[in-house]
Amino acid sequence: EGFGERKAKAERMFSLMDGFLKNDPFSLQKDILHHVEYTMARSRFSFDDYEAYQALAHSVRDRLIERWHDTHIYFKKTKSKRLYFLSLEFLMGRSLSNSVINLGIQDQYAEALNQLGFEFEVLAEQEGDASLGNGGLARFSACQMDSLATLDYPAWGYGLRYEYGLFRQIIVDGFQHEQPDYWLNFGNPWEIERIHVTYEVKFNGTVEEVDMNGEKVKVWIPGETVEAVAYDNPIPGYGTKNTINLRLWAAKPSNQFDLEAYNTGDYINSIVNRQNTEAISNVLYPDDRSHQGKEMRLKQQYFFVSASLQDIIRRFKEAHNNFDELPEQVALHLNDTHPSLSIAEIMRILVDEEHLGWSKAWNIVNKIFSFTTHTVVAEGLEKIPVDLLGSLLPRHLQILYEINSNFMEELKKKIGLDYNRLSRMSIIEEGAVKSIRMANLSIVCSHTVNGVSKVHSNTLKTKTFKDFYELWPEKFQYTTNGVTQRRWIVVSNPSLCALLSKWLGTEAWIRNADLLTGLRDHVDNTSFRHEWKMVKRLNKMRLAEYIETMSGVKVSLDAMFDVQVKRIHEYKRQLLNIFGIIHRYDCLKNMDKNDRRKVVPRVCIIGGKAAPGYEIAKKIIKLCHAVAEKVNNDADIGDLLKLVFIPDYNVSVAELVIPGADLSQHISTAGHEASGTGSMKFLMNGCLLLATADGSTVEIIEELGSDNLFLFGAKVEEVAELREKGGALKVPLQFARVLRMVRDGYFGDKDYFQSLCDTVEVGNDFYLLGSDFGSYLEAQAAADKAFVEPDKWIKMSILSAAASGRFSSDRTIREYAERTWKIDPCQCPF
Ligand code: B1N
Repeated sequence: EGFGERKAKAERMFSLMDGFLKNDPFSLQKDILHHVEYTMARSRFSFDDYEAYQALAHSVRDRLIERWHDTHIYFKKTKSKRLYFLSLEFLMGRSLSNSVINLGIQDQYAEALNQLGFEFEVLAEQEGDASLGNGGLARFSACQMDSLATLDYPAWGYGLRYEYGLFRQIIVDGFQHEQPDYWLNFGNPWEIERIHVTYEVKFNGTVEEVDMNGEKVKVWIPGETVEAVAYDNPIPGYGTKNTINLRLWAAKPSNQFDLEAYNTGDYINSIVNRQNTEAISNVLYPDDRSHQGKEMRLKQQYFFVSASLQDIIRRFKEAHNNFDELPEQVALHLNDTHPSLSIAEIMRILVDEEHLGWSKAWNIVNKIFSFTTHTVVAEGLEKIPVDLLGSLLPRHLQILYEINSNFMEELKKKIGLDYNRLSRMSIIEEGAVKSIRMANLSIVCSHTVNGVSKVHSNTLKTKTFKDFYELWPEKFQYTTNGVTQRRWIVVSNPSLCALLSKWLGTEAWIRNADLLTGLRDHVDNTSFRHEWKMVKRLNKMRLAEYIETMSGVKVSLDAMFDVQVKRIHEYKRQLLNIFGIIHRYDCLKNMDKNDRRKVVPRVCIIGGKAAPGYEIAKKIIKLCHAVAEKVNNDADIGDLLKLVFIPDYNVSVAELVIPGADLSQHISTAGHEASGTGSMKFLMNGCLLLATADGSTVEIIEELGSDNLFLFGAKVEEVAELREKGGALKVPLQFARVLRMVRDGYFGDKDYFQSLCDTVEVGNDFYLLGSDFGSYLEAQAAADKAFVEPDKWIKMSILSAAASGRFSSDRTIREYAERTWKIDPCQCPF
């Protein structure tokens, strides 16, 4: 078939399709009803909100697919360099509102649905979250995908399609219980199953040396084969036609049967065994930051890496007949060490399958990888026991040894026989359990090592990876994290979005967040401030309603809404927050009635999940409930203090909580939060921060000025010295008193809380709650003081949003694109 014939055929098909889908309300209605009838197979006369949501989602998906196709044809045609963003976690949340907004057809959809008797917002609430990740790292991946699409970068995301996402948190009697998140139960309209895009992924077996044309080569004879199937998730950019792809892999049993087993009559067991292979992509591991070398986790990582690289190499080979141009055409990004087996896998492909020879392959491989680490402390770095790796991936282990021995040789030439340093830098860790250090591997093989904030990067250079920094200072960069204003303002805070566009006189800030600084010009305008206040009030109302339905607690809109939502972790110090609340309660109880009237009423809101095996974190959740029970039911206290725990914190809950916050807490012990991205979302929504100078907060201060937030606590450089003081550390009396109350059973469950109290007892208080408590209370008092001057507070709120532009993931992505990945925008023109 010649080109002319193919073109004619395509044109005829296109005319049969009636061109592209139309976006006027009438056409949208027709499409929705079409999906009700033919996709959902429901009668036009009877379908419920969920079915309406599904039909609506399918009509949106059709529009995404059109753009997705055109974008990919265009990328292919322009032969531009591509970025492959490899991450084991993506927290996408809901897709409907985000897609419709990015497609620019929000109003048309709203009208179409109204005429059908539905409300867009109500149907949007029907959607469940895609929770294929744990927390900050995973949501940051999602924000980066949105920015990559919006800024027209030729990028692909690769990940795993876990059948069970992050567990659902339910609270029974104040205790966290975990329930499976079987999110695909009712189908997922956003994904496109590619049954023909499959690859075989192999495990186990042995390595044999064979003679090939007189040369000895290593051949891996695998034992087990699993099939990876692609599921594509279109990611639309905003204000552009570009729609990129997030390709997630699911495991399916391979078609290669164990013939022997079938023939010996063990038919049933053979089928059962086949089903076990599907387990690889079954479940997301909840992050407990203590990498224990679990076999299934390693299998997941390799499964993901192998399928993605086969796909990437296949696409490259379609357009090239050798690998010389790979570094000019392909950038591979390792999102933390989780996908770092890619390095061994691509060496294996190039050496064993493409027969490039080691040094040629290595010269290519060390030009294509970049690496972002999200970890601060060395103990948090991922390690894989050599025995485990050797049995699952015997050939990869050999390759890793070879990479390491070459590296060690090179290193000896540079630094001499400094054995301590050599052993610290080795990719292989000797010791009781011999292991592969995935971070060392990633640093050795990547051209760039990125930190996620300025302080984080300094810690990497001076502590965590000091030896490597001294060897290769030019590799070490930092690119401060960011969040997408499309999700965190446009989708989640429509009233603020309208207000911003009105006063900035343009919607251009949605693609260029730097324009938000323009808000500074209006901060003295009283009608602007009034409108700003009304928007906040509206969002507080939404949040108050949610709190009442979730927990039965009625809260006053005049109170300060003080929020801490994030994963529960000792270093994030939710316990410091709870101790502060106990102190506040204690003060209120001891005040006479007249003084109480001067107190600023507070609604303290805490939310977040504890890793299932993390006992101390679970006790923090229980303590929060125990304190809430006491405080909320105390008639003396009334509206002056309320404490609510918001269960099952996830992306869609965040969309509701963040816009309604007056104050938010980011209070990790300095030096422990690599970046933190929650603070950026709050900032965008005009929420004031109460924070330590940790992670990205340090840069927020640069942008905002230290008098526009409530800063407290030890600085990064003071922490080590404070820790050394141990038992001699000064702790305020109020802290000791609060601790005593908990220990004495003032909030019940006396025995249960003892071990929690031990973690912050003088001499044992690793995260320095005691020594920071005094300045924490001062910062809280300063917040109270500012809140009673509404004008001042609103100004601070406006200035917060005005300073948030730098923390857009658009800035992050542009920096990565220009400096690290060296990719250019490629906008689909038609
Ligand atoms: O990555 C975020 C940062 O903003 C946070 O400060 C940082 O804590 C977070 C193992 C992790 N670091 N490490 C993880 C996630 C899952 C897992 O299985 C570790 N998450 C972070 C974005 O840079």
